[in-house]
Amino acid sequence: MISDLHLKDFVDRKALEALQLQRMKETLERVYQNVPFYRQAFTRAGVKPDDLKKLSDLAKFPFTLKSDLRDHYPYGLLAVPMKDIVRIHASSGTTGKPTVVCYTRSDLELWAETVCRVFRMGGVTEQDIVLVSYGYGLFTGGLGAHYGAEHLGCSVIPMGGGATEKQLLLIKDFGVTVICCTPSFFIHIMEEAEKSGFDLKNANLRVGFFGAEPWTPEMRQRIEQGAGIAARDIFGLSEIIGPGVSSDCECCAGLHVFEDHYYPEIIDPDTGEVKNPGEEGELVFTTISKTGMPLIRYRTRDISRLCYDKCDCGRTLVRMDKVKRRSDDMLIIRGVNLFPSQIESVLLSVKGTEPHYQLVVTREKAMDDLEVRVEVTALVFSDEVRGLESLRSEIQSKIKQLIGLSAKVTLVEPGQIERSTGKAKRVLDLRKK
Ligand code: DLL
Repeated sequence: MISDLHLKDFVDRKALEALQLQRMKETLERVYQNVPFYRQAFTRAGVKPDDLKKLSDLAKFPFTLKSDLRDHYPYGLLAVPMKDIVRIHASSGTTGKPTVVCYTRSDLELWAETVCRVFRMGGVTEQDIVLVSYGYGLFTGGLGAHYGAEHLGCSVIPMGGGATEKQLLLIKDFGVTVICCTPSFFIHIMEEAEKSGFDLKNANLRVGFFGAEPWTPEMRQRIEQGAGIAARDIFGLSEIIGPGVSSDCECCAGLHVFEDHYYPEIIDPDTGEVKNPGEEGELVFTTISKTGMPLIRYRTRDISRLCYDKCDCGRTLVRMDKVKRRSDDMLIIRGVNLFPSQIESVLLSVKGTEPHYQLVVTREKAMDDLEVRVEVTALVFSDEVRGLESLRSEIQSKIKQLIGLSAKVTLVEPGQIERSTGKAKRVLDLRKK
């Protein structure tokens, strides 16, 4: 029953842990019996499914890496015969072949259930009109949000990404109350709305579920103030299921993980050791209910923390920190470690900037250079040169002060930085590898 679904978010932790243990045992057994890759990996690590007596015993089991999915491309990690697979998605990597993920009918049901819980957490009901502006297709965003909203009984508009004018028309004419898209695309929608003289604050839009890419608290503030809506974070990855592994509740104090299906751990990315609650490290997930392609201890590369304290909303589900960075999106520039989200925080903390920026990294004679290109508001841009110059040096000195890096800052006119309709590309690394 949909009306009871959200009760799962408030379940007593003892009961939850008992359920997790039972599901984890079943999953380990299933992959050991049915997936040669796991049987071999467990044997190499000297473990058998029976060695799991308590949840923390999971640490004895080996990790699964993205490269393992690539090495067993496309169907090598299936735990069921192909006839039981009813859906295939894939995420495109930066290089080479896509990462393939396969779902049984029951996997699709549990996916719809968890995304439905995301919407419930965000106060969405069957009265809502939901615009799905994540891409449909191999990417999991569109169909993931779609089935979750449909499961809840909302009126779902399967728009997909792009065609910003059409998005605005739908928001206006169809009385859209909920939108789902990447935060960078929503910023673009906001901008186009403004250009066309349409004040989103006058629309029925109430809440947005933004994810698929990192976005900072400063970005949340810009969205909430600019569009007059609540901006909720939705996290997920295709290997685990797609969107809906975790999401914000009304407190926006960390994302509740649907840990009755996706069991999280935080590890030290260098040693693989499990870290204590509250410590930062790499997120690792084990799917404990999936049947098609269950993954054991999948290393996400996303950096976060887990907090088991009870949330003010009353939900008992563990919370993970908003993912601001991945261990593999770190840039090293003249020996300084830098994550794009750090630059985003600086840029958006300064008045007069727009949330459109790009980092361009070049190398000349073994010297790395970072150029931060950021758009400024039309008003600032039309200002006399002195205003622009002081904004430029303010940004430059904040970057130097907070990150310790001298960067060249270029202020550009509104509309100069390429807009994304899906995941934004923030970094242009032109250094020869
Ligand atoms: O991006 C699934 C998704 C779709 C999530 C729509 C949320 C909304 P992938 O294409 O496999 O799947 O990319 C997964 O994107 O490991 C993170 O690095 C990043 N990511 C996803 N959601 C968030 C978020 C989808 N809310 C990868 N905040 C993940 C920060 C996110 N990063």
